[in-house]
Amino acid sequence: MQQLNLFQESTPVLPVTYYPDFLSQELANELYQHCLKLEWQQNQIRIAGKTMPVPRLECLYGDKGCDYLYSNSVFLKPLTWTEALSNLRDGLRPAVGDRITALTGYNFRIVIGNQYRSGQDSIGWHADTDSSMGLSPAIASVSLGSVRKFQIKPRNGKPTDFWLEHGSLLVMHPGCQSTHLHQVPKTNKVVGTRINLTFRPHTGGGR
Ligand SMILES: O=C(O)CCC(=O)C(=O)O
Repeated sequence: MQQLNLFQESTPVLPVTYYPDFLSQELANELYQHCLKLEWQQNQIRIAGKTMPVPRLECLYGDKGCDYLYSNSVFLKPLTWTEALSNLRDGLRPAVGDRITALTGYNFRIVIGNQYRSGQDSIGWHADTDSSMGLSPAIASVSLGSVRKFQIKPRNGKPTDFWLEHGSLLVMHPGCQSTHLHQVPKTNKVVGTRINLTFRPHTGGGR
């Protein structure tokens, strides 16, 4: 499998690994159709005393009790794993290729879905530092549908752009959330729907 590894223990260029062809096109298409039917919500976020709609749709699937709070205002309760999402995580169908746990060696207990309906949907510069994921989380991010620009930069540094392709996997390694910020900016170009699935650890809930 093609792999762009910018993560070196001694001198990390960027603490990420990108697999452009993680899923075959057939599997990626199948998974995209499945994900369109997930239970998407339009949540509200509170920023600087103002409540506004999150500029994308969201959903959370995961282990029982793994509630997720981000930006101190958006609270998500996990729905039960669908078979397709747990297969993607666990490698229950090894005949169709690598799966996230086997490939990365990291364990994940929740998956947050983001649906970008158009170029006006986005996620601004941030790091995923929510305490429920533990101190130094690895995050594995699968992209489906339209290609969007993903940017990552050292805090106070210059961004690097990735064009996250249909069926690709981007792994942000432990430490990345402490040293780097990332975003998917808005675009005025006409783009179709994009779905992103971020697999994350979680310190709470039952097993
Ligand atoms: O959509 C993406 O590729 C990134 C999503 C993201 O940054 C997040 O869920 O924290």
